[in-house]
Amino acid sequence: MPLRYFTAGESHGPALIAILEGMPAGFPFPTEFINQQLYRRQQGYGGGPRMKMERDQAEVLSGVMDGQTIGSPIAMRVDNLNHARWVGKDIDSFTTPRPGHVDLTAAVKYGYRDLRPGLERSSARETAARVAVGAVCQAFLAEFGIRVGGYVRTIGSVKADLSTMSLEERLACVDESEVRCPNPDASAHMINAIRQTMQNRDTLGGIIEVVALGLPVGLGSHMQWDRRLESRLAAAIMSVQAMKGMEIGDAFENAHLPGTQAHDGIRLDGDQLIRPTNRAGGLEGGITNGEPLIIRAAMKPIATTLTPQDTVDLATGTEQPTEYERSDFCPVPRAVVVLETVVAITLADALLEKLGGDSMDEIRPRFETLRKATLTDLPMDGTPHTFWPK
Ligand code: EPS
Repeated sequence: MPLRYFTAGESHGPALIAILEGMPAGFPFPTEFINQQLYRRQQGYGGGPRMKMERDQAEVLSGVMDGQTIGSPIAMRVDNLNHARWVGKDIDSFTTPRPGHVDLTAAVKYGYRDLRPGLERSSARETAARVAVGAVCQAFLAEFGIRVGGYVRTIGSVKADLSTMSLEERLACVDESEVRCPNPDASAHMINAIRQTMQNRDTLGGIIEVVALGLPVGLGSHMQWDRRLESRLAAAIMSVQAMKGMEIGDAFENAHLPGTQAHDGIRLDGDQLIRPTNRAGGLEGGITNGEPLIIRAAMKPIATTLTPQDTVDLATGTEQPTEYERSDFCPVPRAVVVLETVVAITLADALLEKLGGDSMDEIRPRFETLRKATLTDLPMDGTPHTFWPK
């Protein structure tokens, strides 16, 4: 896969670092857009006090000259302002693992004497570095008219009815809502549900939908398991902290239906092969089919609850209630930006794989020559043929 990225950094360490490799040369570097996306990631009702302390900004350390990418690895740094309050600080040991958190599994696996090293790296703070990478990929995709966006569908038991809104309408108003839900009524109910949850000293999860518009036909492949775009998107979504499930299109609903009701009929509109419905969510056989990509992801309610839960103090060997660590109450609205990020990275990778090339000058004309889903663009003439000819 042509695009690779890494992140490094702990939640309360000096900084987060991201390295993105594989971006072509000659692409206008979107510094302002990266910082806008970092800002968006910090907004959303249900966040914790940490978000008021940080002012995330990306400092670009390599890969860019004169405002353009030069094809070399792009390194970015996002400082943790909160680090100043933690450096050199004596802190109590933390030995009561939270159910559902990495605390216990990381401590067993790495042999830590305290739970903090595990939570420092597993923290969703890491997603700031990923959002910087994703913003570069989103700007790259935008060069080809491809747009990735997301919004909240449910928070706790509150579901938004979005059936009367087109995908474009949903994306256009998402940031007007404090919970990133395009339906204002549902938004108000979601805010109430989060407020109630905070009063109950608890946390809430939800379902986020991410869509990509303007995709060409032919990204991904059925030829090998790890080239299927479904599998690459699933890995990307499930790599985000607290994501526990995902579907493409109407996957879970389709599982209850007979085949004649679950698929999208293929029709002709002039020369163009079209699908009046999109239950497949834009992918067939691991390959984009030209319809909007639609992904839903299930985020668990985060594990850090003000109300104590059952655990064991690993230092004393006694059953104890959990101790509270500062945290978010409902990070679902903020996670929208993170999911947009990982989907954009996966699609930028798939587009670069399809087109090849090291510079935008090479890549742009190749995009124009991509095969279209039209009868004239397909070399089928109905000639009989022999299978496995000797
Ligand atoms: C998080 C706990 C909180 C969140 C954090 C994720 O941080 P802290 O422990 O410093 O209060 O705010 O998210 C971020 C810092 C961020 O930038 O997203 C956790 O336990 O995962």
